[in-house]
Amino acid sequence: MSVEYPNDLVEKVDQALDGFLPSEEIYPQVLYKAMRYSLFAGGKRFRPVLVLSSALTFDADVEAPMPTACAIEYIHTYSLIHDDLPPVDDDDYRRGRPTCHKVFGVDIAIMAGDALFAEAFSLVARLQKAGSSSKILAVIRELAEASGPGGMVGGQVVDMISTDDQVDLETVTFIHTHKTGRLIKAAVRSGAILAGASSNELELVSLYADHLGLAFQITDDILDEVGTLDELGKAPGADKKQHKVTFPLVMGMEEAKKTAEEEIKKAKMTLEDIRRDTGRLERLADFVITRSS
Ligand code: GRG
Repeated sequence: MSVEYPNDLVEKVDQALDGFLPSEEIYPQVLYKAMRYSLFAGGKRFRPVLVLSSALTFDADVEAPMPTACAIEYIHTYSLIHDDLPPVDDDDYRRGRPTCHKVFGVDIAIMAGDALFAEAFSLVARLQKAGSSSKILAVIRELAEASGPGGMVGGQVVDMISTDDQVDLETVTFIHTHKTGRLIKAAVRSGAILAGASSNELELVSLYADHLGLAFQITDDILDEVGTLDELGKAPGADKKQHKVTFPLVMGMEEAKKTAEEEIKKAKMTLEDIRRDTGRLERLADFVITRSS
């Protein structure tokens, strides 16, 4: 089954990113070049698409949450640049091109990641106009908590200190929900917060995002085993080579696929309780387990 992906939203995000990101003519040019290189290397823009789709579900205008949508893509791109570095995953390819450190060197790649992370918060604080200041503050908190020790970085650290000969479901679930799931949840929640979703709606959409984020990373594990360099834009088989803790390793490939499907079923069931047109979020859930990249 192939599921239609909202390429209209991807196009809008790409245009906005180009407008928001400082030009590579600015001094020091090498820094801005490295930031742009990684941001415009391709990528599905899944997290910004989630921000916009969530906001549209709660009746916002598509442009209203755009600075927040782009800020999340900055944070995601920073995490990819740092994740690819030699002391971490030591990857040569990402998004179909040589990784940032391969082109600009490790020192500049570290700085480009740091700069994107800081720029993300500056972007929201300066340009996120739609939404009251308390909602914008809630979004800033959302992004910070999702990125920090209680989110992405915490999950990444457990990933780094866990070994594949001592894996259990609890640990791998912690890694996936924190390393990947938390930022996906922040994307869904931020769109809903800015659009003025009620607290009950916010709770339901957060639950949807929990299931979606876990299914997204389980699918990432599966694709790492079955995908090709062309499809993935990076070398397949990296998880096994780096002794990573994954769902297929803990429960086998078939059970991992089943678990991802069950998570998507649960995500979609949660949407049934929201009295809005949740079609966009439903299609994104289907996309997560049918994607090949
Ligand atoms: C240890 C210095 C140091 C940094 C670590 C926090 C961090 C940096 C990394 C977090 C781990 C990480 C990269 C999580 C994301 C995992 C993931 C599923 C990436 C792929 O996302 P896609 O498929 O990629 O959305 P595209 O390229 O389409 O955007």
